[in-house]
Amino acid sequence: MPDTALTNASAQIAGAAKDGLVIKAFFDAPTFTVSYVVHDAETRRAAVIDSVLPYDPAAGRTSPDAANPIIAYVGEQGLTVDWHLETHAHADHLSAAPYLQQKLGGRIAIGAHIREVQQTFGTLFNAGSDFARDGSDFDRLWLDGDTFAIGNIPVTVLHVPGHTPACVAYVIGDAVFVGDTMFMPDYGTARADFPGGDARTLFRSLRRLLELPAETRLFMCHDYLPEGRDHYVWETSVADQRLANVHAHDGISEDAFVAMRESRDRTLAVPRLILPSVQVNMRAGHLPPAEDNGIVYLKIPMNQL
Ligand SMILES: N[C@@H](CCC(=O)N[C@@H](CS)C(=O)NCC(=O)O)C(=O)O
Ligand SMILES: [Fe+2]
Repeated sequence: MPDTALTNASAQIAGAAKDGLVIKAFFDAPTFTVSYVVHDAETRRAAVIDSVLPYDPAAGRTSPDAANPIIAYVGEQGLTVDWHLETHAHADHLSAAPYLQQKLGGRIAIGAHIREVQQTFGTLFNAGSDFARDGSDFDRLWLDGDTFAIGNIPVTVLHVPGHTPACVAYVIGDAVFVGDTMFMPDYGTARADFPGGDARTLFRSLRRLLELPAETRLFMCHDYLPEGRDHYVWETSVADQRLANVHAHDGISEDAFVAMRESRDRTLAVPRLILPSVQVNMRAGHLPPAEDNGIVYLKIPMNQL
């Protein structure tokens, strides 16, 4: 079957104006996450991608420290935020999308397969009937191949499952925000052992992205600073990944990748903030409702992960 969504994304990249799209990265060192503000220089319409709300699990306290610089930048640049785009329900940090939405406006969007993630984690956390598992906590759910625009910049959404079932990549103008599929070439790829994750599916998703034109700019969601490098980086290209990605360069077979990924995943610790992150991010970044004393609580399911 022809991959119409990918063909459309490739055509979009090939035809993209080179000067309209402005990309600003914000790096959150505690979680190694890169958030982005992208905007159209002409209309000054903008989207925020994968924002972070810092969380101190010992105190049970959130902080806007990582989100406030985004608000300041949006103000300085005179931008109108139309979208808060999530590449997936993150397992390592809380999303700041609701906080930013309250301050800046805009709609919160994620891949439509978030419903599967909500089912899984709704069950794990024994969430009450207040928790809708139909994606309605989000303002928009993307299907593979969906298109929209940020000002005059065209966007194509690609469903790239494997790290999680609902992962999407955003092809914005000539740039791709790959989420947790691949990381920088010297670090490799995302883990595939979260609930609903799958190494074979991940390989297919990331190789699909590498079918985009060679010069396509790729922006990572994390940089974990591998040994041998002393500074964080988050931009690479399809050509660089195909040549040099340590887990998935051209010539590495699907079976070899799956064997490598599954054995590596057995060695990885559970992310420090997975339990707070998923029970908040499954609700589009909203905290669970307060109890009758007005206090919000997070749950810790015992001996489940
Ligand atoms: N040490 C980090 C690990 C976070 C983590 O597992 N990150 C995921 C993406 S959400 C991943 O793919 N990591 C790949 C790796 O650690 O090699 C933490 O505790 O938060
Ligand atoms: Fe992730």
